[in-house]
Amino acid sequence: MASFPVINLEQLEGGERSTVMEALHDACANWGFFELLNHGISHELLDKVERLTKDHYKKCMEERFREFASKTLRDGSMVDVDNLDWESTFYLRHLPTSNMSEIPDLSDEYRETMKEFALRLEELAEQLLDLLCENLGLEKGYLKKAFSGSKGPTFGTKVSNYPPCPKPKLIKGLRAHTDAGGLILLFQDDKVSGLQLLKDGEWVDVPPMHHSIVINLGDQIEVITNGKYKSVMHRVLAQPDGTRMSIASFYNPGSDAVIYPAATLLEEAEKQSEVYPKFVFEDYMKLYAVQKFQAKEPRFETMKTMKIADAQSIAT
Ligand SMILES: O=C(O)CCC(=O)C(=O)O
Ligand SMILES: [Fe+2]
Repeated sequence: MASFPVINLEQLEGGERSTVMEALHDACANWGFFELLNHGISHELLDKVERLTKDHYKKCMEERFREFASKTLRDGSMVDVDNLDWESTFYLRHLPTSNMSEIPDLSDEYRETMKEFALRLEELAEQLLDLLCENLGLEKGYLKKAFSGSKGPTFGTKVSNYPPCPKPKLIKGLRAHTDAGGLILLFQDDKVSGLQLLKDGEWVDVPPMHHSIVINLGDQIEVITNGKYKSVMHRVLAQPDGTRMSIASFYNPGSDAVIYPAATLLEEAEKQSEVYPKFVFEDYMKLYAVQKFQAKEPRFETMKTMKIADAQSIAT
């Protein structure tokens, strides 16, 4: 099997641009995942985000997780492993409006650092969306516009730690799923591994790499590209030793954005009976909220049966 795609974004600037663009296209078409090096976010900022996130976990989250863990494991045989993820998380929203000031327990330094990090990631997401457009023959800005809705895209960060797990064979760090949204940018621990993606029926490790950003594609990219690029199932294994840090940022459509395959990416034969649906993103998310850990195809089928007008009346 070909090895996990690693893309050095710095090479976009030189004579190797077309090779990098091809590697990017191959990663999007065949993996739904790739790892970026020299992505333009400074190592200094990444190191600071990592240090502050790990400090915050120790100070504000670890004890709460310990209580959850001992309660969950008190009666080992009764653990409902199908409904359990061995993770400690909190969410930050950046766009369309920030909720950062409402999140308790964040030091001023951590808040400011995460604000700066989110801005850099937002720029990187938009740069990548335009590279995808270029590879797909879509006009520059097409994907950003498709995500915009009336208030622009939604952008948020899930800050997670996966603590050591005494039953790693039984319990997952995070159960298998595809991501619902657009582009996901992940800053993961460079020592403790665990993230895997499903490729050709086999689970493949996403290797920890110092100062890299892992990118994966969500269900909305699959719909808009008419399946040229696909979202891919992934999961996090729980580990017996070590706490894994993972900071996943989700660049998603705005809640009222109408999502549908780009006309230029439809095959002639499909113009009559499209494979992918047209829907309001918020309605997709309502379905995803209850079906996250199930296959995406039935979600696409359900969205086909929902008329936009119906969908919008639910959405308002
Ligand atoms: O923690 C990770 O590496 C992945 C997290 C993830 O897949 C998610 O939150 O959707
Ligand atoms: Fe995910």
